[in-house]
Amino acid sequence: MVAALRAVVAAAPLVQPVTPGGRQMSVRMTAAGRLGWVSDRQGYRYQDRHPSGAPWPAIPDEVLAVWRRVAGTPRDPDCCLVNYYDTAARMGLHQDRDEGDFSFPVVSISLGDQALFRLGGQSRAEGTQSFWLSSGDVLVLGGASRLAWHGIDRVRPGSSTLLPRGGRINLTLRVVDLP
Ligand SMILES: O=C(O)CCC(=O)C(=O)O
Ligand SMILES: [Mn+2]
Repeated sequence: MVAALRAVVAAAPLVQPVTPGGRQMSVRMTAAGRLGWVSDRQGYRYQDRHPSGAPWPAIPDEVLAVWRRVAGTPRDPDCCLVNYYDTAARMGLHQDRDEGDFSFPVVSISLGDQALFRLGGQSRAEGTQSFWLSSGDVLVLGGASRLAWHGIDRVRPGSSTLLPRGGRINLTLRVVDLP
């Protein structure tokens, strides 16, 4: 899977996005599939091209196979977001809600160093629990948890030998069906 992702990144290089508010995100991102999720001063959105103007590469078969096994729907995902966390990167608490149909799950695959995942409820006010995601872990946010708040508090350096330069890759697969 990592080899297939290297080909994705060669076709659609990682970018370090800025939030609509102008803050640099610490995670670097790219995507595969019909649509990719991007963020810049204009806002968060799905678009059919990498910021360079190139079309997104296809979602690798190895990745689709995981979705097909766990997503519980005959529908394939439109987007495979590829997040790369170096050991200082994190992702603030958020909901995945730029999609049009929340009846499809979000499937996430973790590769490389472990990350401390924080999971809350559907309302931001609910309490959160934290657990470590390890390389090879697959997390499904579906049903009542589809709109759960979640984020990455930190990455544990040196906790995996999968990626020669360390860090963590997270793949997030989603059906987009724009609202
Ligand atoms: O890195 C992770 O495990 C979560 C990523 C995430 O929540 C997202 O990209 O929306
Ligand atoms: Mn998310």
